[in-house]
Amino acid sequence: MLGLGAMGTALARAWMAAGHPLTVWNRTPARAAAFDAEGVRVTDSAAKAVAANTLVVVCLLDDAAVEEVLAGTDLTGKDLVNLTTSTPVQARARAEWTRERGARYLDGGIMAVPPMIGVPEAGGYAFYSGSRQLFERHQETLSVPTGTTYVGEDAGFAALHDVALLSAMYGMFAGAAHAFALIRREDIDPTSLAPLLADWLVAMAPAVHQTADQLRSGDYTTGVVSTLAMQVAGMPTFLRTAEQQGVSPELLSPYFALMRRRLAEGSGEEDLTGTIDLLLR
Ligand code: FVH
Repeated sequence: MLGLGAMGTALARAWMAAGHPLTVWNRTPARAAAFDAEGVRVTDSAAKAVAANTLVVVCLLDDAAVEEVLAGTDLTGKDLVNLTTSTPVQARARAEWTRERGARYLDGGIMAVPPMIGVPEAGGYAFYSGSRQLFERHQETLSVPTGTTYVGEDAGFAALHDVALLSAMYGMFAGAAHAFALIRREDIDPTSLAPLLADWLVAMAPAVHQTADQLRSGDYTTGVVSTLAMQVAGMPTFLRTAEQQGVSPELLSPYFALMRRRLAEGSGEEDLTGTIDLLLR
């Protein structure tokens, strides 16, 4: 295991707790000291850690750190599992880079925060993509710290799924930020709004299934409950409320602009699905 930051430490601890043989390395040795004290083999170089086992897991800050750390190691015959957050292009390039060094490659994107690692009931998991054979060979070991979801031979797919889900999360956080801002100066306790907000977001979340069905069929008018025309007509209420509450519309405006553009194309009877096509450059 290379990298003992917050995530690497959580992963290593989960394998340690499950009794897996483990060798760890970290650039800053102090972070490995606790493992040393608990009987885990700690090496003073990445090269020695890589040499210790066939399965090599890296969880470093970014792709540049991965390259820097692995450059001085012999990867011949190794099974490299990279749990560092990357872009899909970086992941594909790292897969090729790894192959050129005589190793097999599996990319991972972790959908969990460190406290969820080693806690199956927390619901965390990691996306994996790249060699299916490699995934199947190590699935049992990889399932120890968190769940596993294999998303395809394309090494970039784990990163793509990871970033897609996290991007949706930021959209949700942005919407919640706007909602809290609207009530911020009122005599409304944010802790009373929070459960209403959470329940509402959960109730609305299944709408993504209809979006997906519409994208697949290409028909954005099937099953529409609230038409784009109706939703655009309601926009002034949202913008006026923001103004009246002294709240910047900057989080809502970009999405509203897309909705207006789609309506202007004559798609008033559609769902909001058409805005997705407007995002494609
Ligand atoms: N923590 C989280 O909530 C998220 C959850 C989802 C997945 N991410 C990704 O996991 C990768 C590692 O994140 P982390 O939380 O472990 O990050 P840090 O605690 O900041 O530790 C970073 C480790 O990387 C080492 N490192 C950084 N640069 C270099 C380098 N040039 N050469 C060698 N090692 C490097 C750092 O070493 P040190 O500072 O202790 O010496 C840490 O071991 C990340 O991709 C997240 O996006 C976590």
